[in-house]
Order: sequence, then structure tokens, then C-alpha cells
Amino acid sequence: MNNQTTDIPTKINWEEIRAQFPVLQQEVNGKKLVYLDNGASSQMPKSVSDRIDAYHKNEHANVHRGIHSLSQKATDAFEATRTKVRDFINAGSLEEIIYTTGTTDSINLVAQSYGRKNFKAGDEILVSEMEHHANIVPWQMIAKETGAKLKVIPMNDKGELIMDKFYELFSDKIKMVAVVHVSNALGTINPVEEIIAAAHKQNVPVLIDGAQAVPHSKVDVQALDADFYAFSAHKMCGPTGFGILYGKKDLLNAMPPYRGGGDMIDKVTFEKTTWNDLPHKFEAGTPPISAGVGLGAGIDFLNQIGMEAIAEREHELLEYATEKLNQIEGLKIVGTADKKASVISFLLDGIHPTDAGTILDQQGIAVRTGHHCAQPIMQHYDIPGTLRASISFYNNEEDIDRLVEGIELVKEFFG
Ligand code: 7TS
Repeated sequence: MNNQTTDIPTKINWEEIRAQFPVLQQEVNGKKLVYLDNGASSQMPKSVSDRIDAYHKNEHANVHRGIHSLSQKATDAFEATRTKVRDFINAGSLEEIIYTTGTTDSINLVAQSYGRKNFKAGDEILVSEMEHHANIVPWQMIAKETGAKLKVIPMNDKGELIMDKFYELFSDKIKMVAVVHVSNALGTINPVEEIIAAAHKQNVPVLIDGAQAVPHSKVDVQALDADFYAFSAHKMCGPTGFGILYGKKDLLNAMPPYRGGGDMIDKVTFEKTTWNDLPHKFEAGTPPISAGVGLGAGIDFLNQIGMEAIAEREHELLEYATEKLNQIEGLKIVGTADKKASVISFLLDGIHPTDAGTILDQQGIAVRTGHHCAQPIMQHYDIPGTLRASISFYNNEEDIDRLVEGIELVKEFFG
């Protein structure tokens, strides 16, 4: 993945695309909504909510059960998403696409299943300083249980991983590397190809937290050679409560189940239970079926636009916003990596991010404030938090201009 994208076949009408998001048409606090919190959750186009609605009206039943036609219809709709996900991230097979409830769940699955089986006292798990808590805490939990330890790849003040330190930290104690592809708090695009290749030289598997990468660029898990890759539907125009764990088949096959229950078994007796095949071995119980169907529709929507075009448009908006925000006196951007996705964290001189965010909200401008579930990043800069504008392809220059006006008002308000 990179910032440079090419060959957009036809000129895309971004305003037509924006018009497909009903939620963006509303007023908030008497002003037209400016939604710049896409890093937390993206919005849903009408085609996705319509698809979920149609599923409930016409196709709903439990999946993988019985022979009745409606259950088969539901199963077909639900399983169609697996094929779409496989193709979207270019996985090698459907067995490698595990349905979860989101990135957090996906990472916990690997930590609890792979980690419990493979980590022992003295082993090390390598994460980075810019991880979301979802890629720290599950590892800490399993480390505590197994006697393993966390090691941390530090970052510089621009918010880039210090790769020399990564190589220095690497030893034969390392049993897993878990790194974020794109930082949710800084926007940094990490050199995950390099990290994966280096780890593989030592036969160490790598989990990539792709929550902020998959929605914004073309991700090819086979080209990356990632062992595990996690992401969430609700950040890619899909619904909440659904996500994906990609894992290489050999690794997944060798891992014990994470949760027990219906659907994940082959044969159950009181003496012994055997497991279902991949991917179902990791999918116990009734899944969020409609959400899975919704993710399929979200992928269709993104594919219709094209991930290259999306990356290009978001980069254009990032550059526009960065230039405008840099002109504001007393504003400092936190996270100035050379390779960035469309996330801008910033501070306003003498104004607490929460206070600024409240005044922006009064103007109908939605940004996130706080530590963004990445407290170690805030500790690095010795700040309580930032304001964060996370931009999507359905934003436009007017949204950015409104943000700039809003910030000027915040500054006036706090004198
Ligand atoms: N990893 C990254 C990089 C994230 O940005 C997030 C969510 C997660 C993991 C967890 O995803 P979940 O779907 O399981 O919750 N990030 C954010 C955010 O930036 N603001 O709210 C949630």
C-alpha cells in the first residue's frame, strides 16, 4: 500500500457518491453535518442499509442449519460475503476468512488461540508504540498467563516506527510480531511489508491490525505475506458487530478453537468433541448474520468506486486539509509521517481538545477528541489527547473549509 495511485479509468463524481449517504444529509445543532470521525466508524450508503433491510424482510433464518429453504437462503447470503472478502483482500482460500465481531475480536482470537498454544515463559511478543489498545491488551493478557513479555518498537516524533530499533529488538525470543498497518491516531502508514519479510526470516508470524488500512486502500494479504490480518466492517461502509480475521490456512489449522459451542464442532460426546473444518472451527454460535450480509454490500459499494480511486481521493483531501490546517496560528499537527493516510490529529495552543471538540460539535462538526484508544502515543508526546479529523472519500473540500472556520471560532471563543 502507498500514497501513489494511478490509472483511474473514468472521472468519478464524488458529490454523487456523497449523495448516497443519507446520514450526511442531516443538520446537527442547526448546521449541516460535517462528519470527520470516519476513523471511529464510517457511514453507511443506502445500498448497504437497503441490503440489510431486504435480508430481514426476505431471507432471514439461522444459518448452516437444517434443510429448509429459508435457512439455505440466509446461508447463501451470509456465505457470499466470505467470497467477497476473499477477493477483496486477495486471500488464497475461503477457509482463511474467519468471521469475527471486529478487529478487537480477531486479535483476541489469535492471542488466545495461537498465543496460549505457542507462548511460554521468556518468550517475547513484539508490538509497536503506536498500537490501538486492541493490539496491546490482548497480548498483555496472554503474556501474563504464559509468562511471555511485550517488547515495543519505538517511534520518532513524526510518528514513524524507528526501523533500526525494530531490527535491534529482534531476537530468537520473539514469537509473534503484531503491528498496525495504519495508525488510527496519527495516520502513519507503516512499512509492514518490510516488517513481515524480516520476521519471516526468523520464522516468526506477523499479525497486522488492518482496521484503518482496508477501508482506505487496496490490501493484498498474499502480496504482503501477512500471517494474520484483522479488520472491522463498520469502518468500511458496513455495519457494526462484524469483522474479519484473515489467517494462513496452515497456521489456523494448527490452532485450537477459541470459543466452544454450536457450529464449530464435528462430533460431540461427553467424552470427546472433535472440531469442524475451517473456517467454522472458529465460528461458534449464531453469528451476526445480517451484519455479515451488510459487509458484503459494503464491499460491493467500495468495489464499484475502486480502492485505488478511493485512496487517491482521500490523499487529495488529506493534502488539502493539511495545507489549510497548517495555516492556522496556534495549531499543531501531531503525526507528520512521510507516508500518511487521511487522518489528522492536532492540538490547539492553550485549548483542551475536549473543549475544542464541544465547540466544533455546536457547529455541526463531528471530530473525535481524546487518546483515540492509543494512550502510549499520547504518552510519547506527553499530551492528554488530540483532536482528530479522519477523512473519508465522501467528505469534500467544503467539509474541510467548515472545519477550518470552526477552529477559528473555537479560538475566538477561548480568546
Ligand atoms: N485497531 C485500529 C487501528 C483501530 O483504529 C480500531 C478502532 C481498532 C483496532 C478496534 O476496532 P473495533 O472495530 O474492534 O473496535 N479505532 C477506533 C478509532 O480510531 N476511534 O474509535 C475506534
